[in-house]
Amino acid sequence: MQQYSGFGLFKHSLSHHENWQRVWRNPIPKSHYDVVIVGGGGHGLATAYYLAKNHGITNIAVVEKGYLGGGNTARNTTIVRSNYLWDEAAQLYEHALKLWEGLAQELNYNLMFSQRGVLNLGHTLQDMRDIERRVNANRLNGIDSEVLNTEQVQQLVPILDCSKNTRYPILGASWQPRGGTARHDAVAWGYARAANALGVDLLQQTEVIGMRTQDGVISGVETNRGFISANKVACVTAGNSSVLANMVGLQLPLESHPLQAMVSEPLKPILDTVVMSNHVHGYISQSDKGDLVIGAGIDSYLGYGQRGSLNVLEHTAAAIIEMFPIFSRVRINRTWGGIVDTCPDACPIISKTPIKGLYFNCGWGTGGFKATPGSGHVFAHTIAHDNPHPLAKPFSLDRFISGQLIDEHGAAGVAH
Ligand code: FAD
Ligand code: PYC
Repeated sequence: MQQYSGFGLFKHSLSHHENWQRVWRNPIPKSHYDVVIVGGGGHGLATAYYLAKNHGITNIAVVEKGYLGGGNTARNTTIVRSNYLWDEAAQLYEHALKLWEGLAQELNYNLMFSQRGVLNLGHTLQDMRDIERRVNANRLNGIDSEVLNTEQVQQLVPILDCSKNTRYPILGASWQPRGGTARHDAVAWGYARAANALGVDLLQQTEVIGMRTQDGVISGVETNRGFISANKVACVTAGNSSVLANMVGLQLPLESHPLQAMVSEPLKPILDTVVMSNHVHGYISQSDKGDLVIGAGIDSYLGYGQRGSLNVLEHTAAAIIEMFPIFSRVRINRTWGGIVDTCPDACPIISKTPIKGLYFNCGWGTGGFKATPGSGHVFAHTIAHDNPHPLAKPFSLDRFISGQLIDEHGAAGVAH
């Protein structure tokens, strides 16, 4: 171990931010790529990585109008789980969860993935019936999922108010032990570094302001840095997806809403699972730094502002204090918002479009972080083969014509 004198320590404390190596290149955009991915969030970066790694397509640009991971990826509350109701959704999210389980090793990047378990509380008989149905469906899909009674919930989370005197007494919960949390920006950085190493160009501060098509075929994107031609363009722009679709005259069945969250001052470790309640309507976990990470439902109006209204935050704080009176005097440090793109059936769109060579991955609404590896994995396959991956097929745009919607509002965890 290197020894420092008092002066050496002082010198290094001042200088250690200098001469850091770039983790990824900052390339000049080429005039042509095989694939341009619009959106440098977790899903876009994961798509680039799997296209390069699994399909040998490396002439790729990820075009990001801000900085990598600066959209919903860095604004979300990082809950990861796969306990969705319908087979199609459960299998997609479970595919993602299995990838999460080996991802830090695969990317050689500490994602702080913590399988601390996720509780979804039930407060009414109907909640408990829904929980039982979903847990049974999960188990048929090989997903770890259990029904807990009040005593078992209390044992897991001693600071939760499980008394009968509350407005909405806790009657039980679903429990997914393999669920948990991860460090959101590390996910973006891990995929970015790995994609860069495989030759992918990551173009930050590059905004797509238009798209060109010729005879129904995509030919490239107009950006604030000039035109970039491409054989294929894949839009992974979350809350801005309708804006991108409008550029080529497509209408997607999406609404964009603000979704807010907040963190408290850091506390000593006190909560070692994730607790969600649809009924009282709030969810909470504790980060490794000690902050309580708290959120609830969307702001009901439409908008593209990355902020929301105070009344939603007040409602959320009240819900958390109702469940955890012990937190009534904890101070909130920060609040923020993202823009979530919600679909009528609370499921994503992973799809080809009527324009040849143009693909969309969007509509993840309030719940796409957990899907990041799985989404990128199946979307890369869809783009490479120009044919949906079997797990992505049910999430094609066709379902809004055929009516084969997959209603996951109950499992979404966050009202929208
Ligand atoms: P983003 O990370 O938003 O990336 C899209 C990127 O596209 C952005 O970086 C944006 O700048 C870029 N872009 C947009 N337009 C253009 C353009 N014209 N040109 C170039 N670039 C463009 N999900 C969970 O599973 N668990 C949770 O606990 C959870 N909590 C959440 C809490 C909050 C407050 C919010 C807002 C969301 C939450 N989500 C959660 C949802 C989750 O964050 C998203 O579904 C997921 O991060 C979407 O990832 P993405 O990569 O598709 O989008
Ligand atoms: O999808 O589990 C979820 C979630 C929790 C908070 C926001 N989304």
